[in-house]
Amino acid sequence: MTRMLTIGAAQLGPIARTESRASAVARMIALLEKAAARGCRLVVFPELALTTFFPRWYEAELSAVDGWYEAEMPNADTQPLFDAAKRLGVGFYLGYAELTVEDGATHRYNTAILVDETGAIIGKYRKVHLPGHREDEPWRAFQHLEKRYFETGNLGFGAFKGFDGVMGMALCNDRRWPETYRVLALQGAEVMMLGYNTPMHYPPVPQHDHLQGFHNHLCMQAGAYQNGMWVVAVAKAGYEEGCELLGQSCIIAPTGEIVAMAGSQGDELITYDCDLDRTKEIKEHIFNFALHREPEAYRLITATKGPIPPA
Ligand code: CDV
Repeated sequence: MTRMLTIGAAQLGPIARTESRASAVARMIALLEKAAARGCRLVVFPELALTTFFPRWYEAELSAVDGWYEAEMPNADTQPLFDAAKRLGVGFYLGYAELTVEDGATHRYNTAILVDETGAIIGKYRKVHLPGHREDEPWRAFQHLEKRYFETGNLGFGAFKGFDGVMGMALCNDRRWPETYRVLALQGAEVMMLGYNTPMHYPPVPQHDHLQGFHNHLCMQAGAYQNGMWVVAVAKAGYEEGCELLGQSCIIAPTGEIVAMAGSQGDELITYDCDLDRTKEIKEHIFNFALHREPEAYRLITATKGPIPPA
């Protein structure tokens, strides 16, 4: 048995501060068209794919950054991407900054949506693990103000039926946390899609800068294998507004093997024929959750946020 889903990982090169959303969308449509020609039914784009990575600049007033967010999805700038999806019969995952008013209050999230082959939104995820800091830290070469500009996602790690499988979404820093994969896998996710913006320089621990590529693949290969899922991870890469961003977008099989990887720091499409039935090689054997998991022994995972050392 095979259940083949050809997936494209559509890496983007840098997006300048002055680049319009219309321009970013045009770049994504070009990749979507290339993906359709290669037989893809699903394409994954990066985190915050419509604009430059704006959390690298401090603003005292939150209203000063509101221009980077989308208050509606689709909107006039992104509608052409939805139209292209429908025309080509290719769905997509898209990361963007979401501004929403709920119960009379304004909320800001780092969000990803899943759009099916008809151009309909079938899933939404708001980033749970927000890295960085809340206040201005001028000692850094650049800021990473996700904790200032976004609230913790309030939708949990959702899995969505689509593309004849079960699809999971996560965003950037989520990939470093094993809980992300496990909570998705416990809902039957067969694919985890993830967009990222990962600076090569990590100001608090610069001695790890040379390990960015290694840590990127290390956590995702482990997550794929330990949860028997495909992982499709897509960078915004290259030198963006003075900050070097990691590339190495990749598609990882449920065995943990990298089966496709981007070779550039620019706009690039990589594809792979992902057989969703290959998830069974892991899920029905070495990591057969129903047979081998011992949730009673894992209670601390949800009972505490920080460690509790022995008395
Ligand atoms: N956008 C991110 O979440 N970036 C983080 C960096 C700041 C460590 C990441 O995990 O790649």
